[in-house]
Parts: sequence; structure tokens; C-alpha cells
Amino acid sequence: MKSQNKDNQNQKNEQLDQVRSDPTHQVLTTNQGVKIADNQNSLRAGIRGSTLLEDFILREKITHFDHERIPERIVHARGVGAHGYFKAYPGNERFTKAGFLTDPDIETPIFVRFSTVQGPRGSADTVRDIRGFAIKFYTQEGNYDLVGNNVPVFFVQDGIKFPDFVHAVKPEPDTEIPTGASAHDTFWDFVSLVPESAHAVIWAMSDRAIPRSLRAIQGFGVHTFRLVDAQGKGRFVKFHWTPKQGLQSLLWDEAQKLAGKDPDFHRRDLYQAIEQGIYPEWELGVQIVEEEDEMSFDFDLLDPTKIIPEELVPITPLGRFVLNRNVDNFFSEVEQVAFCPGHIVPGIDFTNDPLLQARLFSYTDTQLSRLGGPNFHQIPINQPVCPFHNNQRDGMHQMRVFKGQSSYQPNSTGDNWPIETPPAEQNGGFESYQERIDGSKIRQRSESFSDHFSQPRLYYKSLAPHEQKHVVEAYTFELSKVKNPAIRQRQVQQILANIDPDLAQQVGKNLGIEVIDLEQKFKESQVEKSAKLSMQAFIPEDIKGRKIAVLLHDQVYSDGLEQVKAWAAQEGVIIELLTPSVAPVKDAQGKTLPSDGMQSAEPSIAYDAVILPDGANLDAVLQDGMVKHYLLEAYKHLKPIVFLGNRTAFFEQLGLYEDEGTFSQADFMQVTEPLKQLLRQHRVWSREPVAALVPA
Ligand code: HDE
Repeated sequence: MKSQNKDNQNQKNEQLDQVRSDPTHQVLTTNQGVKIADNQNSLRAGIRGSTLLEDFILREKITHFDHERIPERIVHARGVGAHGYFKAYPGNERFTKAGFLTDPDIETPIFVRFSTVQGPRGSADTVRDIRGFAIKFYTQEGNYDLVGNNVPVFFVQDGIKFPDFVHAVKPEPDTEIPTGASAHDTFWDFVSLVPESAHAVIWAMSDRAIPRSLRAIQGFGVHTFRLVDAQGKGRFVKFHWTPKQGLQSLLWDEAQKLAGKDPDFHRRDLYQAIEQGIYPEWELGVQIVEEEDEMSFDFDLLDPTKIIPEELVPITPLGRFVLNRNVDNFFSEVEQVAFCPGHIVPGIDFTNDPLLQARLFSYTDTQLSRLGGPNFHQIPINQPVCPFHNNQRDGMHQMRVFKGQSSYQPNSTGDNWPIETPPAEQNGGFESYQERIDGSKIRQRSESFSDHFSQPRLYYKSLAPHEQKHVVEAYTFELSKVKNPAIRQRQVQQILANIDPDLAQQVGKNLGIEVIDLEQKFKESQVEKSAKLSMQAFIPEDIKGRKIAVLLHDQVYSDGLEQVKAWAAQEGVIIELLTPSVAPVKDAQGKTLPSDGMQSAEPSIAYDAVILPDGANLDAVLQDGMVKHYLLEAYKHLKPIVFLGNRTAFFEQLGLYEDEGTFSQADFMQVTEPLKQLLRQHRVWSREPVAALVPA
């Protein structure tokens, strides 16, 4: 069994190995294998003459180039991916017969693609948006795709509204503005007219929508799915995956600046962490609801705009997954990977969530135009690791050479192969869960889908004060970009006022909108507050993968640097030594210190803390506007600042108040403990004024 599992692990790599192309030590040829003698000049009629049509080498090269792009995804176009593996915990056969979830010895290869929703392929990583979090499990029973997001609810309840929602959030059709942002009239027009969007919108206005790192986001299956055990018993489940790294977000000011300074911030962060062996890890779990309890909630389990508060149904952990290998080629792997919520394996099944039902159709359909035909499953990144055979034939980009006469069933020309596998408790053919269906054909939303405000209210009430403040600021920013005052007004008076009077009043005040009807009766959710909705509930044990900038300058006292590096290596923290230009600097003893980057090119917004060592010419350094700005900006963004030195007036000189996040200490080992605690919390939250929250 063990050796078979090893085979499984390696199978995906071997599959990719077979198609990996390494040009090293190879001669240049055409696609037909003809060796090329001159790759610098096209064939001309005379040395200064026109180019000849006969030049098949030029034409092949240009033709291929002309077709190098494929249509980008209609949504989730901007993405990044990585390989890894999943391992189940023991005991899951209580809920499912899926082999990859029940055999703790199997290491199932996975491929994950993270994405933003709105922006095109070339848009910035750090925009305010929901993040897609899609996982392909290459199981021995077929590919299973868990195509989720980093927030647990969606904007609409029925797939028939999805194109409307996407048209509204995408850049406006007349100007194609804005790129990668929801802060515009058509989005807010739609969501203010469609109250079912209120819950997903408030998540999008929270810090969840501006993550610090893709390693620090949660994942959710959103819909209610089913797990089916070996006896055929089904249970409702909601999938959750929780990062070991905890949850951290950017501040809005940082997110906007990073969009310009480093639009690739998230993909760089993920790539760098994996290259450095700091492998991100998540725990996969499910909230399980027995079928007989389906109706015991004050919302409908089939409604994708609702969460199940964890106070009502805790998460049962199923296993963990790790991302440990970057892709070799972005296009071949990240761009060509094709996910579909309809890719399931025995032991997992769907429910009647009307949003999920529409998704089951949409994903394969979109691949047909994106990847050019029905054989996209043969692209290496999409191929299952288990054998796959059927009588489907031909089509665009057919890669297989089928042997024999038969491509139909039943057949006697091929001894009736390939044959069906009857369902069984384990390793059987797929059998749909036998749900009883009894109803009239009808276009109507169930009454149980009609409460749109109690859960956004629960979300808002469950946030920490600084998180609530950010929500107010986000609504204010976004609505300030809306040109049509009637749309702003509708959002504040008809949506926010139904969620929470304070929220409505504060946003209204910022926008100059009076909120009149504050006496309404709010429908409260089954639980008053839900602890796991606040990001504060996800503070990690360690600080692996956090990044600290160390600002170096000529004549720096570099004695403490070795201690900083040793501590960082022990904690898994990434340290970067930044210099005024990228040229190395000389320390006070004349020793050369290499540079990892230039201070002006690697701004503090890209780091979690800043360290400035003392030096023989520190006074001159502090006159440098660049250094001052660096430190002040880090302070503004609530980051710990460590001055490695003994000058008591250091922070005063910068015009800063000393607080729990400012350290002035020559011995770095004296500050490591409080620094670590602050990095675990991610920011010096006590520095952020939240008084504005209290209504005037
Ligand atoms: Fe998607 N979605 N979606 N979606 N979605 C796509 O499929 C669609 C929805 C999600 O990294 C498209 O291959 C419909 C919910 C992710 O490749 C498309 C509806 C959730 C990704 C599509 C939804 C998602 C997509 C575009 C409503 C969270 C990126 C390209 C009925 C649970 C996958 C593609 C990747 C991508 C359709 C709603 C997540 C057009 C019709 C809810 C993470 O097929």
C-alpha cells in the first residue's frame, strides 16, 4: 500500500516530466524538427530587399506568436498557483467513502490556484476583492475540484443572476473603468437594488478583501455539499480551510500603494515563501449537518448567502494540505488549469443550491472557448493521475492516439472494453446520491431565502472595533467614488440601515447622507455574535514567513545584524537588507555589507516590521527624507519599528510617540519576545484610533 501511495505522489510529477521541455544542450529547430541555421535574419530579396513569403521559418515563428494568447477567464482572470499535497486525518470514514479523505496513508497531489474576481489578467494583486481559492485534488478515484473563495458567502442566490452581477462589478462598459475595483456606479447600483448581496458585500468591505498574503486567507466551499458514506448515508457539509499562518490583511492605504509599487505583490510573496521552503499549510474541515436537522436553522442550508455560525455547528477537521512546489511554467499550469465544481468523486455529492446547480454547467462550458475545445482534460495540469478511458473521440487538440476499432458501447469489436464499474462501498463506480425529488416545475425563490439582513448584521456585530472601523471606511471610500447620489443614498438608507444603525449613521455622516429610519426592528440571527467571523480569532502560533526590512547605510554599526539574522532563521522570518542604492554599503569598521534591495524600490508597505541599526552618521541618515518617510510610513501602518541603538531621543527626533511597537535597544535579543508577539498580532493595533466608531 505504502509503495502504491509513493507511486501516486510521483505520478503527477512524472506526467508533467514527460511534457517538460528543457532547451539546454538542444539545437534550435522549427516545429517540424528542421535545424535552423539563422535565427537573426529573415529571408530577403537582396540584402536591402523585401522579405520573401517563402520564408517558412519566419512564417512559422510569427504565426505561432500571433496565437500565443488565449482568452482570459471571464472572471478570476488574475491568478497564481502552486503544487502541493493533501493528507487526511484518521476516522473520516464515519462521513464519507472518498478514498483520499479516508486513507491517512495516501498523499494526494494537489494544485491550487488563487485569484481575484474582477480584474483582468494584468491587474494588480492587492485590489479590494474576494479571492478565489480553487483546489484540484488528483485522487486515485478521479480529479476532485473544490472551487471556493476566501469568503463564505456569495453575492446572489441564483445562478441566473450571476451574469448580471458580473456585468455590474466589471469595468463599466462605456469607459472600461475601473480596473480591478468595485468602487463604481454600476456595482453599487446593482447591490443596492439586490438586498441578497448585502452579506457578501459587507465581507468585501471588510479586511478579508485586502489580504496581506495569499498564505494568510481562509477558504470556503460556500455552498452546502454532501458527504456520502460507504452505506450510502448522506450528510450536509460546508467546507472550510484554515491557514496555519493565521489571517492577516493589508491596510487600505497599503493595498492601494502596493497596486502601483508592486502589482505582483501576492504572487511574489507566495513564490518567494515556497522557494525559501516556508511552505504554507491549511487544515481542511467540514461543518456537518445530519439530514434530519436540515430545517433546524433560521436560514436555508441551500442559500449560498448564509453561513452556519460555528457556535451552532463546529468544524470537524478532515486533513491538511501543504503547498510545496512552484510551477515551472505559468501559462502551461496556472493559465491552463481548468477547474469545475462538477468534478467530484464517489463519497462527495451536490445539493440543490440553485447557485451551485448553475455552476455545474458553467465551468466546462467556459473552458470550451478558453482552452479551445473538449479535450482540455488532456492538458498535463488537468489530467487525472488515475487511468481514464472512454469512447469519447476526436475533437480539437486531440492528444491521444486511440488503438483498435471500437469507440462505442456495447461492442464486440473490442470485447466490450472499456467496461462500467458498479457502485460499491469502496472503489466502485460513481453513483449519484439518491435524493427524493418531488415538486412542480416552477420559477420561484423559496420563502426560506428571504432574510437578507440578519447575517450581515451578525457579521458586523462580531468584528473587533478596529475591523468595524475599517468596514465603515471601506463603504465610505467605495461610495465616495459613486457619481450618482441616488445610488449612494439607496445603499445607505435601504441596505446599511437594515444591517446596523451605527454602520448606516457613520457611513451616512461621511457621505453627507441623513439616515432617517433608525427605529426599524432588526431581525437578529440565532446567535448573537460569532467568534470566528473576526480575523482576531486566527492569530497564529508562529511568525513563519513574515518579512522584516533592515535599513542599512554607510558607517552602520553592524554588530547586531548577525543576531537579527540568527533569530530570523530560527523563527522562519524573511530578513531583507535594504540600502540607499543597490550598491553594497560599508559598515563603521569598513566591512562591506551586501544589499538585498534598494530602500526606495522596496517600500515599508511590503514588510511587516522595520529595523534601523545605529551608525556613525545616523544624524545625517535621519535628515534623509527617504529614510524618514520609510519609518513614518511604517509607523502609520501600525508596524513595529526597532531602533538598534541607545539613543533615547531617536523616536522624538522623528516626531513619533514611543509606544508598545517602538523599540530602542542596542541588544536585539531584548526585543525579540515583544516583537514576536506584535508580529503574531500582525500590527500594533493599540496605535490605531477607533474612537471615531462611537457615534456623535
Ligand atoms: Fe465561479 N466561475 N461562478 N464562483 N469561480 C469561474 O470558470 C460561475 C462562484 C470561482 O482558478 C469561471 O474556469 C457561475 C462561486 C473560482 O480557474 C466561470 C457562478 C464561487 C474561480 C465561473 C459562479 C466561485 C471561478 C471563469 C454562479 C465560490 C476561478 C473561468 C452560478 C464558491 C477558478 C472558469 C480558477 C471561475 C462561473 C459563482 C469561485 C465563468 C456561473 C459561488 C475560485 O465558469
